Amino acid sequence: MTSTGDTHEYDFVVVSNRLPVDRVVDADGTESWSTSPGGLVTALEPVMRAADGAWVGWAGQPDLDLPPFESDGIRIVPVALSETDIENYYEGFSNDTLWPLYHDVISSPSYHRVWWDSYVEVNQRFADAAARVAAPGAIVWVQDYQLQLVPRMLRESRPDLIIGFFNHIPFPPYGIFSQLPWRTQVIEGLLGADVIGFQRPADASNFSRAVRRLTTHATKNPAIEVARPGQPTRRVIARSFPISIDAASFEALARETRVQQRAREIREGLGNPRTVMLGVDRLDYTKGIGHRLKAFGELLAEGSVNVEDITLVQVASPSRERVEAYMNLRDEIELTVGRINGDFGTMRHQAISYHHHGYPRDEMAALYLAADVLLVTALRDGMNLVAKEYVACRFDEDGVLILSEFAGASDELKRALLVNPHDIDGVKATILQAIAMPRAERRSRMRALRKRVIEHDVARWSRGFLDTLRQAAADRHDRIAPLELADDLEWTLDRRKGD
Ligand code: GDG
Repeated sequence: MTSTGDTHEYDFVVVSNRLPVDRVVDADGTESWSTSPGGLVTALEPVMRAADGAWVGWAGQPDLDLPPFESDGIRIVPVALSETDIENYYEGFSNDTLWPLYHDVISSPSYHRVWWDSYVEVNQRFADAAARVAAPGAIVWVQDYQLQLVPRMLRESRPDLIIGFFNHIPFPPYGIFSQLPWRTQVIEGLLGADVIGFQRPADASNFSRAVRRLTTHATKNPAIEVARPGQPTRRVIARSFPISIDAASFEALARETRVQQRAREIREGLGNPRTVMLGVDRLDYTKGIGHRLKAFGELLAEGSVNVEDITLVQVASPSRERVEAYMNLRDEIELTVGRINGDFGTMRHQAISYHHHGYPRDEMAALYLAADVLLVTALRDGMNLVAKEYVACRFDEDGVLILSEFAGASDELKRALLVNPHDIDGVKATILQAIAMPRAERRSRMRALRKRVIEHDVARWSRGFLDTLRQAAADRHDRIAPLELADDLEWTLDRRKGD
């Protein structure tokens, strides 16, 4: 890592709430940075290296005011957040207003004007940081719902930039979105971008509808003509670009002998039940963890399954632990797990093996390999990468994916067993179907799922988005050129008239 604080300008700038690096402080106080191996980093790293790129974001801790530095070949530009910014902009407006609102109000959104004020202020800080490091005409790619005002802020200070925005979470139907007291500002904020990407076609059409209801801009899918007083009309493209994972790296991990060995150990540790079911989620109310526990608990109670034969492993990684809805959810889930284990567990077999912590990636791969059935019962989910990771790891073409139709992944993973998580009887019947599925059907379904995930990986996703963005920028110039020509012609004709 080097830290120079220079003012170099970058041709490709990614802006996201969280930086792709974590600050590590050793016992002796020495500080270093480790790159988190998330899908976004993997997808954008080659683009970053090829294009002289920088990443603007928050380092995850309060009041860290750091100069730009380099980590693993990526230029890192930290944005500082105070404890109050974290409370109001991040935990408040992002995670307690926008998150529940954009996930179909599964939990009630809170609307507070001080949170909104902080959201505006912090978005401006991110926009300013990006504007400072972006080279003339650079591509700036803004990520996710925490930064929806950044595109317009950037457009105003740096009209030369090519601006993209990708929303990782759903965009809600207008009937829900219209609750937001600052709905028009958010729409206009997003419309500062040249391309706005969503996970599903339905999200893109919800957005276009909100544009029609709240503004006078003309929409003709996927284009929106943004007309602002005193400015030339701009064309914005709003469409879906379903995100994916680095499938090859998950498969490579799963193929390692030590990971396969670990998968066998996990099954042994569970008492070698006939069926291992798995759930992996951030502990979030959108993930439908309670619904899947209810279905499983009822199957045990009715005797449709026996605790000797089946175990549910639930990884619930800690998330947003200072937001009240998340504290309540944790209590609720852990009470239910305790009840089910108390009612049905034996000295040798637990019904649910519950883990409230995060695991390293190789342990996740081993869990995916150990699981006969993966349960994804999200009530609303932008995509759900866990479903795709499971499929990528199953090079043995085995395993059954039960997937909620309310997760974006269900648009693509059609040969999963699709469920409506609100229909508890339906979930129960699908679990029984998964347990009893013959090997030939498991193989044929998993093959089809794998084809999709391997062909449509995260590199293809970022290429698709960036190609559209470059095309939109090229079209912008083509559109401006004839306009300028027309102006010139008019001026020439006027002069002739005057002559
Ligand atoms: C948002 C949207 C959209 C989880 N626990 C551990 C762990 N994870 C990893 C998973 C997966 C990721 O976290 C979770 O991704 P999801 O897509 O399932 O869900 P969100 O966190 O809600 O992500 C979502 C996504 O953005 C991308 O656009 O799909 O809809 O809500 O990669 O593997 N990883 C490790 N240990 C854990 O304990 N190593």
